[in-house]
Amino acid sequence: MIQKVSESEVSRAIIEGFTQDLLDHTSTDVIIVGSGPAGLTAAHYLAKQGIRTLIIERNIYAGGGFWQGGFLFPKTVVQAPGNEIIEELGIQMDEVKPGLYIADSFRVVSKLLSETAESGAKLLNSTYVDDVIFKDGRVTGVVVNWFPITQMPKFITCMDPIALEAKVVIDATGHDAFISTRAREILGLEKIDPTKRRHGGMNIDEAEEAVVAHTGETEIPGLVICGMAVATINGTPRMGPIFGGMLLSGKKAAEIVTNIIKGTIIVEK
Ligand code: 48H
Repeated sequence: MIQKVSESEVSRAIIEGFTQDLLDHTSTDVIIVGSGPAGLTAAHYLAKQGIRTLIIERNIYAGGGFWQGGFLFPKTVVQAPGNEIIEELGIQMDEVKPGLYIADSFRVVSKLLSETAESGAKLLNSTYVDDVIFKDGRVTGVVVNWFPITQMPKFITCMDPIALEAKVVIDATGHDAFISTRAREILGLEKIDPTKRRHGGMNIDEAEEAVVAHTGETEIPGLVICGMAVATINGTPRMGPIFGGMLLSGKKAAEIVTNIIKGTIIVEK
């Protein structure tokens, strides 16, 4: 016999559950914009230490470009030592050749998502970051709105956003590098035409080293960058459908953010 419930009880459970999560994160430790491989890895390592972590994703689902390997084929390929991050999740990868590994993308992504959720990170999906909060020379949060409104006719989109504060914001927006681009624009560091600011051509080895090397705090205090956004901002090569650099970049971002948070005394709001 299936438990009987009323329609309004179901509605109430959803509304209360979601509202409580949102209230808990209006002022949080870390906001990660983008839930691709880099953002998710960062979220996983941060949340499992008890650091309050909110992931914001404009898509209805999390995972970004991690669901497909390349050419729409769902195979995840990583090179050492990126495989260690996946194997830490309990997934044994197949060895293609020494140091190069493969697994089904849906296995890898679903496990990373599940472990990240178990760590305590929260996901705000179908939500896009439209701007940053910029105060006293640092990024102190993000301005968000429902993503679906961007698809509506202009005359009904005059809906003001809301803002969420964080000690650190991570730009994990992939190729767009949206948060860093916007923050640099506010600072007047350069006039950016987003269509022109691109990564270089493909060179896997150079691209992967460069992404990890340049992952970290940006010139804008409070803003850390990881993943493909690093290549976009620095104009370094692209790596194509290999993900070791994305995972290692996300892990490095988490280590840097941990140091910032543990070394910073913030007055709780
Ligand atoms: C909310 C946003 C916003 C916004 C973007 O693209 P991703 O998978 O990013 P990474 O860096 O974790 O991984 C990059 C990888 O997937 C890739 O593209 C590679 C390796 N390319 C190599 C090559 O040569 O092309 O995920 C970014 C996520 C996406 O889910 C976006 O929807 C989301 O960020 N996002 N979410 N507000 N303003 N902008």
